[in-house]
Amino acid sequence: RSKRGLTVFLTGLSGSGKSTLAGLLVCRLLEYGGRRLTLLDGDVVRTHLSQGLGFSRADRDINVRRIGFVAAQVAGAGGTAVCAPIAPYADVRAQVRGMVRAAGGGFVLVHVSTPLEVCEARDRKGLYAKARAGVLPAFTGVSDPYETPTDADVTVNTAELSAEDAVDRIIDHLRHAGWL
Ligand code: GGZ
Repeated sequence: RSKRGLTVFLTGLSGSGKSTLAGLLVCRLLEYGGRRLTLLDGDVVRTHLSQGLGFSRADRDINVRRIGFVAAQVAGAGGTAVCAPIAPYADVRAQVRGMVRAAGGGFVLVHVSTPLEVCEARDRKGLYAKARAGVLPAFTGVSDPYETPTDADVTVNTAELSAEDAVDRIIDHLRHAGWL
């Protein structure tokens, strides 16, 4: 079982901590050895795999399905893919779970549940201010939906947990579920 490939898919609002947790998770998984690792971060994917796509529902769906396709390839080949897009729509997240499983991989959905108020108060990139000012349209959580997962395997809130503790929770889940 532990030889099967794996996708760890982090979903959450902008500024929720997905990229930080994904990066730390990859470092921790490297310490375990085992499967080869690929990090598919939202930002990097959008500058390469999904260059030119915007933030309409259709474009977000294409973006998240592309991430799912690559993750399924990686997991199907026995590797681990760690993905960290917002992925605001439940049905596309479910499609990705199906794609990865169909390729023979395991799928673990991590909801980075940091509340909107906290993400907005951090506003590391000033995007929430722009969204509130109407300069950035269709901004997730402000003027565009985020469908809270009801099927998360792990939920971590970085308003209550340090990044290290949040990654510990994810690692604990992976260990207990037999992936490590
Ligand atoms: C949400 C947006 C938007 C809009 C630009 N809505 O915090 P960031 O800046 O660095 O990460 C966000 C990123 C979201 O891209 P994803 O590929 O993860 O989204 S999705 O899964 O929905 O396809 C944010 C920035 O892009 N950004 N405009 N309108 N986030």
